[in-house]
Amino acid sequence: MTGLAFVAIIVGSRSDLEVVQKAADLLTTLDVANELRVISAHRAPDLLDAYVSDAIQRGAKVFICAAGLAAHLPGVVASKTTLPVIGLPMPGNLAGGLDALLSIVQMPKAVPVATVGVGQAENAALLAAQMLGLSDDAIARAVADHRAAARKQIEDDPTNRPA
Ligand code: RP5
Repeated sequence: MTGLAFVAIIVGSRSDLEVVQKAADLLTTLDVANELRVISAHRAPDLLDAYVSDAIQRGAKVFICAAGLAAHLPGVVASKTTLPVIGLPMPGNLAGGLDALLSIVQMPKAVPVATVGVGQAENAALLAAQMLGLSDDAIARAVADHRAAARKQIEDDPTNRPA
């Protein structure tokens, strides 16, 4: 039974939560339903499989998957669904997270992962909201308002005014 459309956020470890919580918080601010789970693709592959199937059944429309090191979680989830998967590389580790970025972005043909910058949790949330906004006007408006606020913040900065 499919319910309310929501964004399923999965992280590989509790150590990812501090960064990824920002994605969940922004989605909630935009009034986008979301849920967050900690399920490692390497340490709990069967549980990950069961969660992805269950989330899709309940109405997940986009996945945000965050991982560091050999960051296979987004690719593994993408292998199980044709719903869009957004990969969020975790900072730290080798070269500030370059290991995770390359692990996530370098997917083989036929199984893409839409990858955002290292630690860019808010962009992952916005991209997910933009996807849901394709079929939900309220979410599309919330994204547009967020973008307008970012523009206004720069335009209203007195140090940016022409002399
Ligand atoms: C990945 O390995 C996680 O996504 C995390 O970023 C990294 C380290 O995990 P822990 O060893 O801190 O649990 O699976």
